[in-house]
Amino acid sequence: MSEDGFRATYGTGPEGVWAAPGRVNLIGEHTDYNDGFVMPFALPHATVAAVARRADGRLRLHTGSPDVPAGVVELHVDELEPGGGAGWADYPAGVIWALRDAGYEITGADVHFESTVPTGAGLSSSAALEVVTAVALNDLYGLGLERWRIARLCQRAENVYVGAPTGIMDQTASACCTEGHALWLDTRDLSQRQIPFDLASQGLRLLVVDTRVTHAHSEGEYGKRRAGCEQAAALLGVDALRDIPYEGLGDALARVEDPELRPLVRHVVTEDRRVERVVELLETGDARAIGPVLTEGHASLRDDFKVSCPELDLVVSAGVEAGALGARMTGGGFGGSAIVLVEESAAEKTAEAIVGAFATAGHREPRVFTAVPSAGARRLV
Ligand code: GAF
Repeated sequence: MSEDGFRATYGTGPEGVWAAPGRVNLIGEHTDYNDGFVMPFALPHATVAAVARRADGRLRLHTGSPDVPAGVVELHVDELEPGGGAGWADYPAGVIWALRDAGYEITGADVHFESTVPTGAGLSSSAALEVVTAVALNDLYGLGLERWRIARLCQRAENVYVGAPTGIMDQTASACCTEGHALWLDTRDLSQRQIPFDLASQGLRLLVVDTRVTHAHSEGEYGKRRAGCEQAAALLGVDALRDIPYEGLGDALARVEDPELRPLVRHVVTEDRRVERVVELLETGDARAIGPVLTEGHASLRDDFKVSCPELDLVVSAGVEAGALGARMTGGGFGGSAIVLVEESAAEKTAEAIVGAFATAGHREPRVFTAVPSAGARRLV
């Protein structure tokens, strides 16, 4: 229990306990930094924070995670500077920096974290860590911040303090998702709709397959894709690739001569269209029909955007061969996880086929679990 962990670390009890989940993205990949559309949902896996305010400016951060060195990270709120250097603690420290930089008075905190979100699996463990810190401080310091604003501040923490040029999807998913729904989000103005997403009642299941190939966005490739998209948008005379309508794709491609940039444009424009199609299908109650759209999205990420890897491709091919309705990588790529849409009755057989294909290929055994659309960030105690 995180309250016990807080007590064991700091010797007193916390003022409250908050949770923020990891996410899976159903469709809409690498569209968020192009002002486009995304459709994530929250996982039951969450980061929990037991928190108490301090008045002396000290910031003490501790995690029960076995993946990081033990010990309390001690910082001072006046000394937080972009660039961090405190490893995992940069994410919560960055949130406090972003809040203070935006003019909110935070006078210190003691925090103990515990998490069930797998790290490095492309399931937004970083966003969960940021958002749980922000919602806790928002409540304790009475800041009155709306959820979309919390997401923006957390994104700023990640972009500026941590130095990873990510979009707004993961923080918004963690802050705004609701149980039983996928979140349709327009990343330009953060307008959103909760789309009912209850696969179980339709005899379906969505498997998450964590390839256990660790991805690392800040290490260059993600930033290169983002820069390429921005360059293409500038060439085409639009603010962002979202402004190229699907019907105008042919014309746009004819105007982009650079063979590196052309496929980036094609991916983003077709992916925005796939988000629209998935929303339409879910709203007409035809969840089975989203399968091929997911698989098409994977091909686009693999061939045009070039952010897949052999293990992610194998999840998709082995899953589809075993009879899955559709499959795709989810998240930033270069490792991490894939999702596989299956008939409930075929779930076990499909998971076994994927694990078997990994063994045959000599890859590390993947972790497979069922994704249940769950609640966004909330106060627990
Ligand atoms: C990562 C980023 F953090 C998101 O902002 C998004 O760009 C995603 O990759 C790709 O869709 O999760």
